[in-house]
Amino acid sequence: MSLNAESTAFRSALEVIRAVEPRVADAIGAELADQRESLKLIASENYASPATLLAMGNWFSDKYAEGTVGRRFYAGCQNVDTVEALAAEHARELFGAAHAYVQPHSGIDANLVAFWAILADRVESPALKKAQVRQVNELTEADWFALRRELGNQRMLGMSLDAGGHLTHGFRPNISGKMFDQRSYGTDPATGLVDYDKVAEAAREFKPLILVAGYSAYPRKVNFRIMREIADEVGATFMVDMAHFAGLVAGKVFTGDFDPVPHAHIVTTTTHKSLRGPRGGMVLCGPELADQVDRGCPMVLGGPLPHVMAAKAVALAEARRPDFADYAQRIVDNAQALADGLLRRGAKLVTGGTDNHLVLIDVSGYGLTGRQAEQALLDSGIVTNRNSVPQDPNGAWYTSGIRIGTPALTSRGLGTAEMDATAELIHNVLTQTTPGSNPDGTPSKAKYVLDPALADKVSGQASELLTGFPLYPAVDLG
Ligand code: DSN
Repeated sequence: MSLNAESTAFRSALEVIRAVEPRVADAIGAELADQRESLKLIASENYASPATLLAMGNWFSDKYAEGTVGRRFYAGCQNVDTVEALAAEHARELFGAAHAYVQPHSGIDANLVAFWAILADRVESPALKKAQVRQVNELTEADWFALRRELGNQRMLGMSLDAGGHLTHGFRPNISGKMFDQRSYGTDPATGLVDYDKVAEAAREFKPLILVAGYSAYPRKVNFRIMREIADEVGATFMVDMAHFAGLVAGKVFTGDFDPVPHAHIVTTTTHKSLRGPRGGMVLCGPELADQVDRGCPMVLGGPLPHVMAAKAVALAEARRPDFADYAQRIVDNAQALADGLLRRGAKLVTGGTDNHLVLIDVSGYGLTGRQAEQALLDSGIVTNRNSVPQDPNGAWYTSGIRIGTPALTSRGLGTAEMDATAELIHNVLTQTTPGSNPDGTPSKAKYVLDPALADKVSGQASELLTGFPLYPAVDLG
């Protein structure tokens, strides 16, 4: 492909948009400029390829396609079938899964599809059986009442939020916390690591229908073989949400006991984090759950997004190339270099390091809350997000942690030397930021004091660090 094909494509697209609503074209251009200039360390973000981005901007967006490949509720879905089947095939091959469902619009949706499939498969409910065989009209009011009671009172065991678990694993701010009777397992207070004996103890006592593994802020590998043994012992369905580390599974950095696909009954993911695809979700499973999973739309999801499925097919094809394995390994090498750089400078890290794509800094070591640290870093051109640490005294809003991840900067080409320089910038900002106070003089968990000249200087250093690693180098918007 010639270098200017990408520039031509994006320039032309913006010209067409500008003719209708110039402010949207300007915002799109500004977003690229902002992303080019910032040191993006948000662990869940990445940069999708131009081919992936372009696959989304077209007439597939106009098509309704409820149902699944070859079994649609709408006519004229032959081309949607092509891209959905391609995305599913790439996903099956990439992850070694028997079945892939590529319609979920997000990670939450993927998890809801999985929860539904597990409930439908596992809950002994005569009313549900009738509903499943489409004898819905034969259900009495009493049947519906029983169905709601039986489905709505099941147990889920997942990782606690402050240990790095995800909201959709049964926590109350999410619908899953209203659907399930949830209990969580934490991490060992001394090491910060998952204690599998404690997970087994909790599972034996609680007897969950679903045991969930997966995280959005745990900086270590999870042994999925052991987790499956625990699930089997208590008769639970084992579900893994690999949204954060799907790229590391795809790139064969997480193999054997650390690859969830051979061990879990069902695996969910997003496609836009370390996997570097379009924003969206996906479910992988064996043949036993495939039929229920395929009922995702219209059971759980609104109409599929064919343009995003097209982009998933492109991104998954990219992830099957040999260079993706190299990319995945570099993500982890970079995270470890970043962690080492921070530790050497005196930062306090949850678990003392990382073996995945993310690092969790306990910023109480700098006398700050996560909120203060996040803003001070942002002022300095470093984009991160605040996050709870285990047993966080500041709760989920202010927090005591900063989560940083390397998938995006690794996509840009930065390596371990630049990670050490990044650690220096972060440490420099955090050591020179102090907590601020409220107007009445009481200490504030949000306000902070940072010399604007230092913030500007660090922003300049961050931009300088990025100059050798242009983002979308072939895209010149003119
Ligand atoms: N919002 C994602 C993250 O940042 O981890 C998870 O849903």
